[in-house]
Amino acid sequence: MANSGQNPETTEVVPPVTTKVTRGVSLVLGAVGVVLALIAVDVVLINGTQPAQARPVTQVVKISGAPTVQQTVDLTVSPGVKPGPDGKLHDAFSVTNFYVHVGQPVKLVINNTDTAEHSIAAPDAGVMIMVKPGMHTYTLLVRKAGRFQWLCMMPCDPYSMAHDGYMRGYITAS
Ligand SMILES: [Cu+2]
Repeated sequence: MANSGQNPETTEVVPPVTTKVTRGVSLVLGAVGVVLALIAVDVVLINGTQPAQARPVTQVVKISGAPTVQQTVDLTVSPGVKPGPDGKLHDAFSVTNFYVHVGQPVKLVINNTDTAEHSIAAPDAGVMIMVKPGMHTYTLLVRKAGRFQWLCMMPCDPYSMAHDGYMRGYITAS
């Protein structure tokens, strides 16, 4: 009776154990499922954060795409060097657009191959640089933000003095 009594108990116990094991397996599988789901969520989050991560890259591209501020600018000033629409060669600066930070000096290393003086004059920006013949270093310093037109105020090539890219251009201070 005791055996028969135990047997039913054993018999009764076994199915629940099997069930428990099955439940345990299903719990493990469930946990794996949750982990996989979490990984999937992570992947989704990673995918979701990629556009956010791309934003700074876009900003960097924007910054590098925008005119960079120059620390030192090497340029030449030459008489009768740049063709104009009239088919003639005109006086010109090799660089006519300058980019600076407000209050931060930019070094201009200018080789004026002409025998005459030229200038970079932008009264609105407080800039007045006399460019002597020969190789000289000047400091371009702008104390307020803006886009200022400059021109050579020394009487030289009339066409050049009146046209951007010759004896005229812009100083952009940011
Ligand atoms: Cu000039």
